[in-house]
Amino acid sequence: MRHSDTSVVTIERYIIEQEQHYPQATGDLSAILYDLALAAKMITNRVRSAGLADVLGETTGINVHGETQQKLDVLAHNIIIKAMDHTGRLCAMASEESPDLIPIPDGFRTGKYALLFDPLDGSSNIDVNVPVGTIFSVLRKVSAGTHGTMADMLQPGRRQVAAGYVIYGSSTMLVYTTGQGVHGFTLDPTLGEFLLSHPDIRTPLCGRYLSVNDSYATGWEEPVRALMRHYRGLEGGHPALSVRYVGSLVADFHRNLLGGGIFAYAGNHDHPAGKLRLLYEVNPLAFIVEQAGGSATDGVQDVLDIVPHALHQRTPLFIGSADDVALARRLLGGPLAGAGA
Ligand code: AHM
Ligand code: MG
Repeated sequence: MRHSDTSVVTIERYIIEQEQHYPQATGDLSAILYDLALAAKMITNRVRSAGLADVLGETTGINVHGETQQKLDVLAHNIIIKAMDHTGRLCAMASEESPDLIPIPDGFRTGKYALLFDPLDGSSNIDVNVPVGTIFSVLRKVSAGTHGTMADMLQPGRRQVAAGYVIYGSSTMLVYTTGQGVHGFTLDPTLGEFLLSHPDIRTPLCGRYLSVNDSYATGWEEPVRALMRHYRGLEGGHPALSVRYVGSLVADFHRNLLGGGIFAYAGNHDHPAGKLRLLYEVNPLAFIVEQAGGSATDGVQDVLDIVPHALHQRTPLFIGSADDVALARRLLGGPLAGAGA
């Protein structure tokens, strides 16, 4: 369904309209997305009062209600689990905050999807009031039996049925894809509703921005250093990109998605697979960027084609505008080892 520039469309309405493109849909995936939007609103409230929580008693670890305070990332983790575990739509979950699979508790129905998430990425930035984000990935259950297993989680990113992120910035935005383009919604705090603000996001073919933590340069392989020289316009005739690095993946990714750019987190001698986690940080963003016309590689292959072997597996990442990622493929193909552990 088309909307005019001035139509007011809630995320709920939009998700329902999208579902109508699939006559066979049961509504479960739509409901998962809507439940995640609810969790995002709850996390927004906690993130927005993070500074106040400090004032009101973080030193004692006890808040004004006499409850022991939890770290915000643990809080966000618990909020998502509580919003999702009883719905009958998931077979299991996995989170950056949990070493193992998170089963659906006994007594609740299980469903045909698996949810993987990073509840509050970049949470070390909260103390200095820098944007943080939630990232999520939805896969179809492939194992037999009612409960989810590791086989449901360890699927290549190419098999994701939905992915998205929430950025808790100057406003809260939720951006998602189900494989039919990328849609962005901004939380109207007065209504408590996510409203469609960025329909059908397309990322520019060539980037304006380079997002990379240069302090690791001495540990990079020479091809990565050469790639960075290209991006900076020092070699190969590539126009010089502007360097922007928040150090909060969702914030860096979101800016580059809208404005065009490349985010790079390479492996180095000590950590060949870099820092970022394949299943709940890299794959969801790769699905989104591809749907927006961009691309993502680990230097050897498209990250969406990596066959995962561990829940918390890391991978090098070069993600963003298609032409800039193509340059990474060209300069890195071969010498860099592929995704590691
Ligand atoms: P986290 O999952 O522990 O929050 O770490 C992930 C964050 C990303 O948001 C960000 O892109 C990256 O770490 C920054 O790492 P570095 O400080 O090494 O540049
Ligand atoms: Mg993270």
